Amino acid sequence: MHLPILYSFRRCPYAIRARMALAYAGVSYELREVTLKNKPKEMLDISPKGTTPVMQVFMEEDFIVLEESLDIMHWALEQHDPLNWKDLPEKSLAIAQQLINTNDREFKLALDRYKYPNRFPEKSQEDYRQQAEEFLQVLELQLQSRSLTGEAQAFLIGDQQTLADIAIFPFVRQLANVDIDWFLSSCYERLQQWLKWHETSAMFELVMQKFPVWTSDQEAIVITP
Ligand SMILES: N[C@@H](CCC(=O)N[C@@H](CS)C(=O)NCC(=O)O)C(=O)O
Repeated sequence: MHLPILYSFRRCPYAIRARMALAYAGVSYELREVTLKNKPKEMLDISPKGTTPVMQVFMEEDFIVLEESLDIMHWALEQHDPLNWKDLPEKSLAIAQQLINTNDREFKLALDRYKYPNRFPEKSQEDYRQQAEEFLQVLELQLQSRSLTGEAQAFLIGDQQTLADIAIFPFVRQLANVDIDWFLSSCYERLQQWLKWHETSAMFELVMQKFPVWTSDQEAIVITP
């Protein structure tokens, strides 16, 4: 049977979190690197909305298409969940869900405006950063409360990295990189440590490997975590 196919864009934060979940779950897949300016027909045929990531999973004689990064992450965990991320206490999972929702809605909106203030001239870049900071404050408090239990490195909901961390980290990374000097001199010290931990992790290094843009005549690139 054909390996699952992931249409991915290397720098896309949604695609990054999907690739991280696949790496965590140890799922092998065929990676098709795309450019957003010229999306391949094969991807648009199965997912006309045209966002990355898209995953095509083959069944006996059929296939399913996962066209939301969170669906790909949950599917990956269904395949294999070595650290039992799915079995965290219900309260932690509810907090994770809430954090991911805020990340994907309010924070992402503010992040886009902070990143491209020229496209949103209604307010200043600093105003947009302040909007985004509301979420940074939530994350910082979450990390502070967890580090009180004495762990060397704090994570958002568990004693180790979980789905919540990898779902949110690529977006915080984007925000930090808009003005890294500001971020590193900001008061979000736990968040700085958390970001650094993730950026220097083997998992992140693995999923950020560079590959040429996919064309249908090239040999398949298979990712085996
Ligand atoms: N809700 C989607 C959002 C994915 C998304 O918006 N990806 C961006 C790239 S980071 C995209 O493909 N945008 C379409 C485009 O730029 O043409 C998900 O979670 O997978």
